[in-house]
Amino acid sequence: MTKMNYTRDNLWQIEEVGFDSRYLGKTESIMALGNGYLGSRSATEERYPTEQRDTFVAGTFNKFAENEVSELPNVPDLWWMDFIINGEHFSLEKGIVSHFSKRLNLKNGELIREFDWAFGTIELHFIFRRFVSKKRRHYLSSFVTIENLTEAAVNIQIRSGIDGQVTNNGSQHFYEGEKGLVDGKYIQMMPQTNESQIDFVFTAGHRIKAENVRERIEMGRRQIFMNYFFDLPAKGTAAIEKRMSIYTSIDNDHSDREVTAIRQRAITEMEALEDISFDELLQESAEKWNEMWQKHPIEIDTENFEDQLAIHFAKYHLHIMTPAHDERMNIGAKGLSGEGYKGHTFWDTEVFMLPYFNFTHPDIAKSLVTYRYLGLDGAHKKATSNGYEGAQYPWEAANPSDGEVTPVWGAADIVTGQSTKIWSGFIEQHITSDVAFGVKQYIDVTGDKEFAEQKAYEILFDTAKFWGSRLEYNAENDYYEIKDVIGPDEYKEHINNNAYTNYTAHWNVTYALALAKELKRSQPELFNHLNEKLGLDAVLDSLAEKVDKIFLPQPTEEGIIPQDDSYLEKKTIDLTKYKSADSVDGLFHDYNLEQVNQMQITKQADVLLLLYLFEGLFPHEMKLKNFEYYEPRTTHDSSLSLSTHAILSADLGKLDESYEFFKKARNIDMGEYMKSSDDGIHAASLGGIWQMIVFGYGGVRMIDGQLRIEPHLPKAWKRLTYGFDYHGESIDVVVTKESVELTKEDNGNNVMFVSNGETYSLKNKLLITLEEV
Ligand code: IFM
Repeated sequence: MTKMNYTRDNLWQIEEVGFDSRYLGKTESIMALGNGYLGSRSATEERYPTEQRDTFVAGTFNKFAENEVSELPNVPDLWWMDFIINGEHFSLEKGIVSHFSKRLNLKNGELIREFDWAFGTIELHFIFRRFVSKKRRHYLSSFVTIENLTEAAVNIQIRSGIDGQVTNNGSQHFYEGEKGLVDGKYIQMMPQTNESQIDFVFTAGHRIKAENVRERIEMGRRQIFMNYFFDLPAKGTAAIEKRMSIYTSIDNDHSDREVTAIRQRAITEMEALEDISFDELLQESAEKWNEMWQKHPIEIDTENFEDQLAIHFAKYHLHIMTPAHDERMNIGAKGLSGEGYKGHTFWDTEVFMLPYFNFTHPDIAKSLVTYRYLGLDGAHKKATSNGYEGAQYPWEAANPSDGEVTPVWGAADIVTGQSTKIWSGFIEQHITSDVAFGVKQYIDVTGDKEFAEQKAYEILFDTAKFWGSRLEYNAENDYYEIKDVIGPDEYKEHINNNAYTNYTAHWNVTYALALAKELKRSQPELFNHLNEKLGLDAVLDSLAEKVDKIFLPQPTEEGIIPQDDSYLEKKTIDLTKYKSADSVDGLFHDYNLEQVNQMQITKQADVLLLLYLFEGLFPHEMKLKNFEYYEPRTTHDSSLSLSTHAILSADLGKLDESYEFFKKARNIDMGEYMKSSDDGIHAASLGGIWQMIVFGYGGVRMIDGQLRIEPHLPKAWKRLTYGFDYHGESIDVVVTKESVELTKEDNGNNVMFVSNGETYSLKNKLLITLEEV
């Protein structure tokens, strides 16, 4: 029996108690370690057939074969250790396991696994500790203690090394490369990715605390390891410490590109750390973590302690998954915690994760939006190959200039028995306005003028240019429409005039026109420069002719905004069974996508996301009606759905309902369901946890360049403390049911914001009384 165990006494710890090898995936993902440069699932040291051992280095994409898309390769495994005790292979699947605990300290990133293991006459207590350094991005460390609980000595053999036999579900991305022992101390392996030709250097060194240890090196195909043999006396304790590092030829913190030089660099680092203990290395990493935790901490005063734990969990993961060090890289939909979605970046970044960074770590946000600027080449390539102009962003992105990398074939179709075609890479086009929206939010929140002038405006014009060429004229109705798309609701393919797509495209074009007007007036030189680069004059004339004729689906007599041209005519079915299930693929055990396409079944917030992101466009009453119409038809099969519902329902004053969504949303990965996270954590939902708290209940929003703060706490919360950065000012907020108190240093610019129709100017301290909701 295994289960997740969370306690009110430790709001920084997630723990699994009891071992069951059927559910390894859960903690491998939710207890993943990392530092944004690398991320690693917390697979056990010893092996199990049901495990998924993955370690990824951000941005090291490789395309294994011509007919595959590029993906983040699962790099050789460093954590691996086998224990052979009195000739018996140690495994938790045999013998008696007691007091099993696997726990992650979210505060300092240390993973601990401990248990007693009894097998025949053997009785041992094991403690495994490990971390990925936040201070030294290349560095990983593991420390294992074995205590003999019996009166008889046991013979121990430990095999520990570097294993390059791991694959991405069968795709082996590496040429084997050289391997060997250096200075009699460190083992190294130097594989190279077969297509992108990135060189990797893996190094590992061991220290054993035991008497009379004999050692022997061994190599196998793509493997190098050390064997250590010793006797552990009665009641004695032994320990093995493994120090590891990963470097690549695309690292941006050193200029070495040749393997020999990188090898030497890795050895030099190992040697430099010789006199620093495991605990000291952990401590310096913890100090780096602490810097992050001190930035805008969130405190929730509530009996429901899991709410507080959830924001610690979300922030921990948001930081280990984000390659903040390198603007050529972005966040994968599963972070660096699993092979799901191949490490690719989606709109999840702009709509779900970027807001957290915009408001709390603008430097990281800048790197994420710069990635999209570097992606303009890939976006041009995609637009041109589809016969369009401007920048059409790829639905799934890997290296910024790669263009589209969405795979074409997916899961089995239960009716035809064939693979289902994944149309998103061809027709899920709202990503282009999502990127524009994200970039605009970044400049609005940070006030980063330099980025705006040098990069953001270009993206905003180039994406509008794409929409200008994408719009189709409908002569019968004298409007421009967008046909044959997939909206956020991916259960509807090849539909016309998806409301979210049309409205966001309209916003993109409208904003570009307004920007051009403003730049011509205030920064003519900059406008001329962009005009020369993008041929804006011609584009803007054509956009100006089209913009007012872009078809924006209007509410029906009942006030419902049609999700697309045909949605409201489709039949409805009872979704209770699917909405209440633990897993999200139930619908496809009964229907294929073709059939789901014919029903009013929505996978995730679509119209409702539009109402949330562009709230100023729609009156309260209309939002309410649409919420009540669409939510019952939504299965929330995408982890991107619940947070939007939580925020929108909070905006609508449905705080009890909102809090139910909140609880479900915070449990997507953390919850009891032990198969939830097998393919990796749900990155967007973690950004969603922050948004639900700060946007939903803290009431912060950036609307049309205007900061708004209208908090409303759920019943279960007495007080919420949070903070954010805005235009270089750091603001602390304390919300209770009665009031909101805002504080900032009295030495910068005043911060202007609106709250319930009033405009405020925050100089230093401000107390606003809230009406009871
Ligand atoms: O981007 C999402 C999409 O909206 C729903 N399917 C999963 C993708 C990656 O998270």
